[in-house]
Amino acid sequence: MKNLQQEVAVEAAKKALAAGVSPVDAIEHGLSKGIREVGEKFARKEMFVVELIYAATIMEEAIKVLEPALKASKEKRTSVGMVVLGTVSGDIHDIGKNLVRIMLEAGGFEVQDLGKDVATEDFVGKAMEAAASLVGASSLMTTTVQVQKELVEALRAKGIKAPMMVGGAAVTDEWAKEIGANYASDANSAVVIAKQLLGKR
Ligand code: B1M
Repeated sequence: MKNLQQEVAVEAAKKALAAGVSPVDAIEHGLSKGIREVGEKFARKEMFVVELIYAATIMEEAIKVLEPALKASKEKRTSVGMVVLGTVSGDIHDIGKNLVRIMLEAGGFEVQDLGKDVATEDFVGKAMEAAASLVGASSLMTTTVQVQKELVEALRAKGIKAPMMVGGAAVTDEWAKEIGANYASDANSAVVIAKQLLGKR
């Protein structure tokens, strides 16, 4: 595990902030690049699950350094909408979803984050209870994207008309269109698309 060094990642995050690098760029062009490389090595069987877990821990620690700057990077406004957000059932990946939450909150949304491995009925129940203006579902695996389709169907079956936004490594624009949802490729565009969907600037 000699290339997985938490202190180095945390130090690099601090240095990036001190050098005036935007926290979004530090994540998208720094930390995310690193963790995706780990994912590729894992897929090629050059790394084990334990290393994947350790890499995720390192990424989370480095994000903690950047989080205050991320939140401060957008001015606070009155709520532009209520988003019910989570990672779909069967999927425990939540680093990207957490970034989406941070950016949505920074963009003025109220977010009910249901966490990861969220049962479809919990998404539906919370969307009704909170009168969600938007439902957001993340999925990182080809084995769990199908759950996003089930979720859209379950929401519509209950008469919930709130638009649905989907994202995550296993999701494509084509898939989103096929299931009647809207695709966002990263946390920044998630905010732009959420605002477009709600008719906000
Ligand atoms: Co896993 N994992 N993992 N993993 N993991 C992937 C997804 C994988 C592609 C790696 C690989 O093999 N190359 C592969 C899935 C293959 C497939 O599709 N079938 C995989 C696998 C197989 C697994 C396990 C099954 C491994 C095992 O146990 N044998 C297991 C799954 C368990 C389960 O979920 N039931 C597993 C476990 C884990 C860890 C727990 C170790 C850890 C997650 C820790 C955590 O999230 N707390 C982990 C990690 C870290 C990864 C990779 C390496 C990195 C994911 C990540 O955090 N990326 C990943 C490889 C990859 O993605 N290429 C991989 C950084 C993050 C900032 O990006 O999540 O894409 P991302 O989010 C982006 C955008 O996608 C977008 O905005 C974010 C910010 O820009 N976005 C949205 C995300 N959600 C959005 C929602 C929106 C809008 C935009 O609207 C609602």
